Amino acid sequence: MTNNHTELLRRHKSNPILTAADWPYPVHSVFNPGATLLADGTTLLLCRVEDRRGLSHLCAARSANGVDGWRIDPHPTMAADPEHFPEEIWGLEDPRITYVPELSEYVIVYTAFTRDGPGVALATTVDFHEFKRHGIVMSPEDKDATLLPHRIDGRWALIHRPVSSPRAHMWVSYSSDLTHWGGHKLMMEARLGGWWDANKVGLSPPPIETPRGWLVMYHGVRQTAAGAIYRLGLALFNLKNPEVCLKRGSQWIFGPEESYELHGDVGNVVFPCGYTVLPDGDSIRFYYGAADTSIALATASISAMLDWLEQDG
Ligand code: BMA
Repeated sequence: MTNNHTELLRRHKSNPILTAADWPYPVHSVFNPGATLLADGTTLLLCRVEDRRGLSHLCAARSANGVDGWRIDPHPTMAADPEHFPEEIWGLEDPRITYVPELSEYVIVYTAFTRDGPGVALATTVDFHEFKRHGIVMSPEDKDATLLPHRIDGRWALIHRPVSSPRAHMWVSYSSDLTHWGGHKLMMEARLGGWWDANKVGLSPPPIETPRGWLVMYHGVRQTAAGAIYRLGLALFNLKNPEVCLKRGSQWIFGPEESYELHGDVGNVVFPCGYTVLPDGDSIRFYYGAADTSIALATASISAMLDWLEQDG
């Protein structure tokens, strides 16, 4: 057992890097952004923005250096359209972005807040200005989903987190056309008892493809007498069979500590939905929602996370 979790992810000194006060139109809170690097090197965050009705939409923020100088779209970039997509009646949340070379498109998998709870919806875009919706791909209650960036043995793979109350585990499902999904496999179970990741786990940002396997950062939800604590852990999965877990860390690596993570609409939450990898191929920036209120940044090294898993997994 090691106790070096404080070194694996380092908070940026200007955290939180984006708050509601930065928005060009009135909003309540901004959090849980998907992230990607555009072809010209611009960092794009697709932020979850909650308005004062309590409903969320998605809004793009772009920055040349990924830290500051954000250019935020003057209007909601992707707003709910319940007239045409009734499953979006209560908004869009928690997008994960995957660039898919085969399609030359970005695939955005997000939570559509339906009348019956959260479901998984999929949309595609080339420019983050226009979006093609493909509708619900996993019926409620299901969330924390992302698409892997390429087919595996001819099939697309979608990681998601259905709820079988009170427990919730990560699953992977397969499709040949991004529309019809099957071959459902349990990927990773929540632990039991007193563990930090007992009863409820979910994918956080999209998996990181490494020569050793898919490196997955996931959240564990610890229920306490004072409410839930959202912390992050690591696991490694087989590249050809993503339902096969090769390693799973025993300890969490990152949890709420700073005031902007401890206090907010939902205190004690760190919730990354995206990352960008720097040109060295190893340095990684996680963009995370802090206390369901603001957006923060933490940096890490992919090889250091893999090495940690070798020891702790
Ligand atoms: C999860 C998701 C996240 C949220 C977190 C903490 O279930 O709904 O959007 O950040 O709860 O409230």
